[in-house]
Amino acid sequence: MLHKLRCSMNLKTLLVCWIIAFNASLVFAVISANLEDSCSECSLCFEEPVPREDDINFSYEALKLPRPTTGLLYPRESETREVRSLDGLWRFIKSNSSDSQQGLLEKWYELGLEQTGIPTMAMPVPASYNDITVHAALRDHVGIVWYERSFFPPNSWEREQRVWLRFGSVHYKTEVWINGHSALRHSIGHLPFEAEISKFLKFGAENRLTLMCDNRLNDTTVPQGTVVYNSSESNNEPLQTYTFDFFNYAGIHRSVHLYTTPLVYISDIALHTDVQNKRGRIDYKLMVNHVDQTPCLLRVRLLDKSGQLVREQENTNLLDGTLVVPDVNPWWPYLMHEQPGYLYNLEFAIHAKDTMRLLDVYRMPVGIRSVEWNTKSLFINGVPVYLRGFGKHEDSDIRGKGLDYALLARDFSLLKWVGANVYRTSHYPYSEESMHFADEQGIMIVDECSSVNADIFGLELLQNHMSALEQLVHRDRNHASVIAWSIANEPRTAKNASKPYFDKLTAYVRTIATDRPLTAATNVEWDKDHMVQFLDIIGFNRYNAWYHNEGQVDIIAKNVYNEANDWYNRFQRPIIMFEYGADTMEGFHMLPAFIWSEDYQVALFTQHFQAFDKLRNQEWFIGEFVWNFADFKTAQKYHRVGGNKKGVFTRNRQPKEAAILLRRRYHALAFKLSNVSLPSDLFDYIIDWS
Ligand code: GCB
Repeated sequence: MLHKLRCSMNLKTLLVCWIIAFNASLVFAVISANLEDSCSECSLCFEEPVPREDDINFSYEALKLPRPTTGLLYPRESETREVRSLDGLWRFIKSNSSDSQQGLLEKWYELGLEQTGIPTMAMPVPASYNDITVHAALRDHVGIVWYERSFFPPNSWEREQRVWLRFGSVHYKTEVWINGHSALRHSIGHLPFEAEISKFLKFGAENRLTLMCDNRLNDTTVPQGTVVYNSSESNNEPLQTYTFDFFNYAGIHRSVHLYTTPLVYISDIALHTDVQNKRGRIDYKLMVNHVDQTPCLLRVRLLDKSGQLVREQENTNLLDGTLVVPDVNPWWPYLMHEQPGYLYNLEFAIHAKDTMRLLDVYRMPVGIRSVEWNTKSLFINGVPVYLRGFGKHEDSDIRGKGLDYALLARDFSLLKWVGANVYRTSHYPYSEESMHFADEQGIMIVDECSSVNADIFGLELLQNHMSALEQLVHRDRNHASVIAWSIANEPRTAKNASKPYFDKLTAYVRTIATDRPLTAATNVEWDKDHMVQFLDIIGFNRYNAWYHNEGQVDIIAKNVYNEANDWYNRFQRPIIMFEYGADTMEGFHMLPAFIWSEDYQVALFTQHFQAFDKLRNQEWFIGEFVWNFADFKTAQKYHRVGGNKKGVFTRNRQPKEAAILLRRRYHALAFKLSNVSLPSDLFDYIIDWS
């Protein structure tokens, strides 16, 4: 974003320079600066791309594909499994940024944090640590922090059990020790990771869990960032810079669980569902960890919402199969059916074949639906869908990106109030708990990985990007709400180097994710982009009358209409507008509408609606996503007042005026497209027209 702003400022500077100075050398300098920082928001930038060192193609021959993720089923209790939460207050130390190795060198994981001589503080888990205190040093910390807590595994967990430690997510890089033994390492935020820790445990005694977390982003992390060391701007403290437009919150962001499984246990489940002519189908594939290849009998039961048995199946030694559900109650999106988000309960039980002893049971909710697409449309259960929703963020006061059930419940309540049927998990995977909510409420998800503004394309980045997608697909493949995978947001795909990069990336993702379309959000122009040719659905982000032509809302309808047509005409794929919007200070009004006012956000939205309606007449325009659902925090920038204010809701989840307008449109679309009745309070009483 800053990129765009800089660009438009440079263009203005350029014109001023022409007029005032006629100084050829100065003009040349400004042009060079523009090209160096080329962006999609102005055509001038792209007239003559200047080759850059990092833009030169290089070989991906040494590419190593990610090792497939295994396990990580969401922790659920059953007659064979126990789950215990480790959420709460943990001991915490921020390490010295200029000596981030200190804790490792002094082996704090063996010592215990209280013995380091450094005062610890109580840190809530889950939460980002940044905004918990009043100290800028913690908010802006670059480098390592340490967390620690004790826990007490009962004696009953010692025999015939495995004990697992599972983190919902820690941002960015983590190492975990149990009683001083290294137990787990993981990189990339917003994704779960786990390990069996039985061998490190003292049962019936106190155990110590230590975690080190490093928030530094560089050229090979997903997303990319740069750490500037010895920066005079920051008193020689390291400074993290990044181009993406949200705060680089860090810490233990999601819940931490201890859970048990039997020795022979169900380690993984993959589902694929389909609906054809009222018949539902669930294809399942199980992985069972057989220590001694114990022959198993698998019992599968499908129960409906009221607990009635719908289907039952027994498999001997076979761990995959199909359940056919005649007269299925399919999973439908919100406002497409009177019973959206219908979930069955699927139960897998394995028994020892000789004794029939129950070995393990795992139950999970499942929505049965089909997702199909062609070069024009996206279909759920054979019906074309029109997506109306938002780009969101996981973001709130104090907690940052920490999981918060109250916030989650409020967000889903607002999504339904406003009549949205979809959101994009911009710009990283959201919590597993939010995915369960979406399944239950019938809110569709465009599931995005954590690649934002990828700029310096290289082998290591590609490997990490593949891994980010592999882990995401593995985590979310069983959710009915997930209708597409978004592989990136606004990568710099005008660069030549992006072509082989996205060619390789999409080819790989297609080997692990076959039953949903691939998409991404681009802000590059249709004739400069090297990525979308590899996608099934094209999404573009464009800030007409905001980052360019500020104040000129009357250019919007034409520009949006033309751009969508340009994309379609060139690629013949379904088209979505993934981002449009305007920063808006709540309570600030100005007539005639002026930028940053609530009136301007309303004016900008209605202009977009006109373009969308014209585009909807062409089958291939399949969705409109406002940027953003709610205001959110960003890095400190002079154009960000406490953060990005493009929310339709405030950061505190209260509506701005545009929310009322959007609600009318989204419900009216549901009425028009799915014949759903309008909420009674959609229009306020003004007069008796009769
Ligand atoms: C974009 C980005 C999003 C920003 C938004 C903005 O194009 O995808 O992350 O927040 O623009 O408001 O600048």
